[in-house]
Amino acid sequence: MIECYCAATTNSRKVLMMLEECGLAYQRRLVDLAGGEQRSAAYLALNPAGAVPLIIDADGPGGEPMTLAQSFAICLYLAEKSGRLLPGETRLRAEVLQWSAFGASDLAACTTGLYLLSRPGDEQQRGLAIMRDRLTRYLAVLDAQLAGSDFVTGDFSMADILIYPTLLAPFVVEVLRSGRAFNRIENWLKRMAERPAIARGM
Ligand SMILES: N[C@@H](CCC(=O)N[C@@H](CS)C(=O)NCC(=O)O)C(=O)O
Repeated sequence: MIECYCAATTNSRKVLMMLEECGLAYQRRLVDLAGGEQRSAAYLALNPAGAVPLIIDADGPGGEPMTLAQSFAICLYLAEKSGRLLPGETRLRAEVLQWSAFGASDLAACTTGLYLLSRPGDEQQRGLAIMRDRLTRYLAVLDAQLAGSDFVTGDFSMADILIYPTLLAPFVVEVLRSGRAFNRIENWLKRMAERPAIARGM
């Protein structure tokens, strides 16, 4: 059985729709976002980013439980688990992943920004503060993830490549260096910059 921690949000719906389409057995665990449940110690222990969706698959790889956040990663996991909605053929699979990434990154970032900036009373400065706070929170999550390992998921992977260039933008560096120290991220940035292939890709 899969437990799906969710709320009435677009990213939660992606996972719920995926669970339904894949015919996987699951239970909804509604998270009270308005009441701040996502910031409770119990929830942060599951997802340090303090966000939904999240799944706990009691029957994960090797029969061990698997806890997973990020709607894109969850959908990919569910597709692979069920053998549905992600073709095996390389060309088709790459095309499906291309459009999945478009939805998860380009579109979602754009609509999240629009939502945050269009709430009543928000003007530009408040909008900027909201986005900087959010970025600081994400950086704290990444910094904690890098504890005890050289790269994001232990060994160097595409996850490092998907994060690294974003953190080099001057307005991101400004946030990175403006408040608390993100030492692990700073060290990881140096390790990434030292990789010849990464340097060649700049
Ligand atoms: N990139 C993440 C985004 C997760 C996210 O930001 N979830 C929002 C709802 S759509 C949330 O839980 N917000 C609560 C908060 O930030 O306090 C994903 O795709 O799962």
